[in-house]
Amino acid sequence: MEMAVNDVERTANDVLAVLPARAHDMARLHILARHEAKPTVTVIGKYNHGKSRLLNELMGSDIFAVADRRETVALAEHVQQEARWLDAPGLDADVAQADDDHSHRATWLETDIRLFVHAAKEGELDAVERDLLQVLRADQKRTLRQTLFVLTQVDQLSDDAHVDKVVAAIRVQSTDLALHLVSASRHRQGVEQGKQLLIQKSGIPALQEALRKAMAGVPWARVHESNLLFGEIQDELLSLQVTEELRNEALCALQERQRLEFDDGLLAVLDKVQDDLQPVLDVSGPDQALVPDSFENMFKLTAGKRERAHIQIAYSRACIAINAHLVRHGVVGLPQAQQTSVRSLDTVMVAVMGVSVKYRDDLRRIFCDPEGRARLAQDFGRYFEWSEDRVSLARQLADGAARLADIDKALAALHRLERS
Ligand SMILES: Nc1nc2c(ncn2[C@@H]2O[C@H](COP(=O)(O)OP(=O)(O)OP(=O)(O)O)[C@@H](O)[C@H]2O)c(=O)[nH]1
Ligand SMILES: [Mg+2]
Repeated sequence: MEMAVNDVERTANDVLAVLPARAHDMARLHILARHEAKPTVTVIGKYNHGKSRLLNELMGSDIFAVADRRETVALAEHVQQEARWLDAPGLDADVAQADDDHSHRATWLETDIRLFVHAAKEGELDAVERDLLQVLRADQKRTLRQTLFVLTQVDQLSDDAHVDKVVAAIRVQSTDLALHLVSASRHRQGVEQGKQLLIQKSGIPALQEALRKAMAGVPWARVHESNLLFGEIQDELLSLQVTEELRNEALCALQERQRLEFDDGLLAVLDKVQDDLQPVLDVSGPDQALVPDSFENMFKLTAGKRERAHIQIAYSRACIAINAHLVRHGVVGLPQAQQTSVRSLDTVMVAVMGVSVKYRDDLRRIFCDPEGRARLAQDFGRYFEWSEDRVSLARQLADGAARLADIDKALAALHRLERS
């Protein structure tokens, strides 16, 4: 089942959102998922080494442009006989980036079989060629995509001894390569003049035979490569998933433990506050604090004033004890949205408690009645969740959950592509 272009893009995006480094592998998987029937054969090599002409001889027709200068600058494709032939620009560091992108595409994305072309007259391989061959060999081990080494333009060398010398030098540089010696011009001459011996001597028929063998292995190689890439990407996603899940579980546990510690600690502080208030609350006889000052004794120290001062001090103590608990747990200020222009009022204590109390009943109502205590626990708990650390912890958890959702999406996308 073929996937629509949009589906293909979405699949890639879902996976790449999590594994950006897999861009190349995803592109390759999409090409494999196209189920191209014929093997794709591409040429690789430096410019002017005879790549285009080699393909023409192998195909038996002059499809690709040949010239004695840098000629091929874009990918050209031709389907003929049992293959899809791709002609690519030569690789050279000093040329336009676009040309190299084309050769890269041919060498890495589109190809099933690579013909590595090197002109005999150039002698040894240069550093660029050697490095590339090494990478290609490693890729062959991994993906089973084959590279055939073609030493071309052998007719340009003076004699067989010279050819042997070049071959020996290259073997030293690249020992385990199957070397194919060819001459495109001898082949052309042989074909045009009907000279079988010349055709045989050109090395083209032998290379065609090697290519046929390589092509026979392509269906299997493609299955292998698909499985390999799917497997690797899936493993990477699953391992990320496990890591992320563990991280989130740990954060969740931390979140819960912190909350428990805050709540338990607050209850203990409130118990202590209640105990400490008892001597102030337990009065025998009439509560002097309730006796209002008259106009005459407004500026005198009355029993009522003294009692109310006691109550305020007890209240302050209670507030200080609670505030210490808040500070210990990182509740040090109001959330931004609740801040006012009056700094001294911008505290959680003021927000929850109000400013002051005067009477014993206020103390009882706030600190001793079950509803009062429950309200304190609830209000302070809310401010606890609004504190910087808690907000950041909650954000980390939300980020983790979003990442896990992304990983799920990536896995689903990958399986969609695998089934297509
Ligand atoms: N004598 C001889 N000349 C060859 C042979 N193969 C290619 N040439 C010549 O080498 C030159 C370059 O050949 P191309 O096939 O255009 O080389 P290319 O590698 O495709 O070059 P770019 O497209 O520029 O990367 C041309 O003049 C070809 O005629 C060969 O086997 N023998
Ligand atoms: Mg060319």
